[in-house]
Amino acid sequence: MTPKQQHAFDKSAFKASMTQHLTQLGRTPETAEMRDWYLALGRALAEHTTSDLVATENDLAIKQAKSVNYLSLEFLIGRLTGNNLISMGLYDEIAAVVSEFGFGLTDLLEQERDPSLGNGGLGRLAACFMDSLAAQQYPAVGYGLHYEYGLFRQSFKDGAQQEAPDAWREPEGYPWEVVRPDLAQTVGFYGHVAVIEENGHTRREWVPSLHIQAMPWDLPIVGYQSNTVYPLRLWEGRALTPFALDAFNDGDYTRAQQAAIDAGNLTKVLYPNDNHDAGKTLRLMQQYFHSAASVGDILRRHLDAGHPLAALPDYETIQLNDTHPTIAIPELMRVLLDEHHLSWDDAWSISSQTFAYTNHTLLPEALETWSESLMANLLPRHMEIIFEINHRFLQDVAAKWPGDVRKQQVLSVIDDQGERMVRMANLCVIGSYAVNGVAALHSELVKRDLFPEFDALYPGRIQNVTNGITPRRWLKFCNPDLSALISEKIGDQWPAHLEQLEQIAQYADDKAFQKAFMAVKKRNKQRLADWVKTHLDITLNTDAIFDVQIKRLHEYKRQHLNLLHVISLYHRLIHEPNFDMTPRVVFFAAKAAPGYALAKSIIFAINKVAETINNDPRVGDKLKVVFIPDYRVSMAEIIIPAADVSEQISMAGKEASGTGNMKMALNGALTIGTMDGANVEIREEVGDDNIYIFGLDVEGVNALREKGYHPDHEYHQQPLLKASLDSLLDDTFTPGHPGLLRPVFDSVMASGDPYLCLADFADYVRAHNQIDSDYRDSTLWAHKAILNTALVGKFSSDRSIRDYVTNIWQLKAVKR
Ligand code: KOT
Repeated sequence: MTPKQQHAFDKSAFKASMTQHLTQLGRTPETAEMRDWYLALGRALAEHTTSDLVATENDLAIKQAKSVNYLSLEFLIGRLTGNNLISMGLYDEIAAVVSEFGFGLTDLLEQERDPSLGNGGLGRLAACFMDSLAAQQYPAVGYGLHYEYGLFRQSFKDGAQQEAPDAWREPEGYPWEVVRPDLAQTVGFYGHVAVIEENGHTRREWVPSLHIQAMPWDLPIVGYQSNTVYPLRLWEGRALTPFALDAFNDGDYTRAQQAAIDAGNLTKVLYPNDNHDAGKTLRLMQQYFHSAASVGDILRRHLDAGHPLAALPDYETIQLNDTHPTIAIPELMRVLLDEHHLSWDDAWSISSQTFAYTNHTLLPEALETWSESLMANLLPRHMEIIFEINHRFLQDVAAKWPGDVRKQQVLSVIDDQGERMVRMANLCVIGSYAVNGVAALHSELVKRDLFPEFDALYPGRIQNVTNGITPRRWLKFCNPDLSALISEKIGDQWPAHLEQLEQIAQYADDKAFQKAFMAVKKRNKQRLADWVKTHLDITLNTDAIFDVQIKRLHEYKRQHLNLLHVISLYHRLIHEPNFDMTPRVVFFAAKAAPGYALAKSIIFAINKVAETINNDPRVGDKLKVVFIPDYRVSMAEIIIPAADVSEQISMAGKEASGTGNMKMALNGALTIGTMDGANVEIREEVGDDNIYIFGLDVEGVNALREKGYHPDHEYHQQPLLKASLDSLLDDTFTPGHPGLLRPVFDSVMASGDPYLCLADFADYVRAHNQIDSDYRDSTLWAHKAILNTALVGKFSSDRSIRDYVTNIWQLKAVKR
């Protein structure tokens, strides 16, 4: 038992508890299957976390302290059991228990399905932030949605992506969650605004025609080596029976009935779009449902603790994870105005000191707007409040820039060029006391390109907080061998103080340490190779460079640039008799939004290229291409420790931060990347010699656009590029079926190559050639890899959280 362990661990009591849970599942140790044992283990452990959760919730010191409420439509938490065992300090103890029952703990942990309640980086960031809040004991509640189905499961049929529903909960439920019926909320939709005359005053009040119950499910966020457990509170939509139709007219009635049927569908499924706004009504309903239930719960907690409403900003801050929960702003205003009868000025003063907003993207197609008519229909009172916010705001704008109509137009919450649309980002900036981007470069671009007028109007409001990742999951848990090696050298405090990793820099040239470090890498590569052999029947050479691009499929992330490089290597292997290359395995893992046709074409192309290359005897084991299906957190935990090269190749200015870049560098991979997102800061930390930067930077991109970009010029001037592209048109990769990969060719030729793949191709190849030659010098490579692990301590999400705490939230840790 470690000295830091919080609970005295009683092994025989725990074994009895597991057996008891088996009984509740209708099993005995003799009849139980692996899945039952996993459920019994999870439930036995959850007894402890639930009691700590309730104790933390009732802790008077916490009630008297300020809390952050992290509002996010996505929490991509990944499996909880292994991670919670680490936080509880019980990993070894439970491994012993489980082995006495005749199992290996890792096998049992494999039974857990990933809760994939997010799309990618934005949802995973929310999960890392909850982990770091609990680890550092900054009072926090996470608010999300209890989707019945998480992100779709991906498989390939003849190389094409197939989607299947992700039923992440067992029929018996998820062992870590606990339903909290006493904390249920009711959320209204549709209806009208009543004007009420009361002792000489008129006031306005929303009369919804549909009500849906919001049932909270709490997941425990266990503080690392502490008994602090915060809730991740996920709201589930349930139809209220009988339907609470307080008031309706004929038109509303039928609509409300239909909507009541939809109620059961409200939290059915996560929208599978990353960096894209599809604008569907059900999505706005999810957003409002999430916001209203969360705001209701925050106010309940605040008032139950005995605090006055006016003191809300002293006790609660609400962080909006992108614009998805923006409607919480008018919702809080509505509650303060219509239910608590505050004046506009008092309500606005409270609200605008409570909210803060994180921007995660500059992509225009991801910036949320909602049709005014849709919103007025679904949320009539909120629409009125938004108009009033905007009206008062535009008066401030007119005072600052008298007569400047353009400023009014760009700053207004309402876009009235065409169908009138509500701009959620503008509402966020106006209604928040702080706005932040997620990496230094990104935050500069938010100020310079996205919100220059807001930055002038509210100097200092727009700040930077560089993203981070939790070192508990992304090093200690996923890479136990490297963790042990590090602890041998610098002690075991680094998972809570990642900057201490810097101390291993002194071993970067130590031969014995290099050997041990690269031996760990090799074992992790073997573990991945074994997975690939078992699941995909591809044999890999672990001496090859493991070159990894794992992230959502998006044109701006340029998986197709990587593909062109792969094709160029293949071309050279076949056509250049003297071409020699360091053996390489190129890994891809990525899901494409089901409605994103080009992204699916790129996946198809990668699969077809992989099939051809992997089965061409002329290639041997010089080059292999592996597309790992169904990318998810638990898969990332296997791939990341095995990466030699981390592909971070987005067009400069497009990737707000990236966090996979941080995970792979921490695990000793070298980045090949553009000057984009957090790559810029990774380079600052590890130094130019330990990263492969290539391509146009933001200024270069802008200059090229200015001057006029012609991808066909690149095509005609670069023979290797031309040959690689041409092979997409013939039947090299689709024998007997030429033309199947044309959509990818067209995307960079006929469609004008919007993300400048061809412009960056030559420099990308140059950087890869450098990698090829550096990797052959194993001492040099080990030196660089060790320095990556040593020098990325800045990217702990503990540091990100401390930045938020100091510069934005103003919280104090409450030690329990
Ligand atoms: C936007 C709309 C819907 C769903 C997701 C998004 C989204 C995701 N916007 N930005 N992101 C990513 O957020 C990560 C965490 O900050 C960043 O590291 C990454 O660069 C963004 O693309």
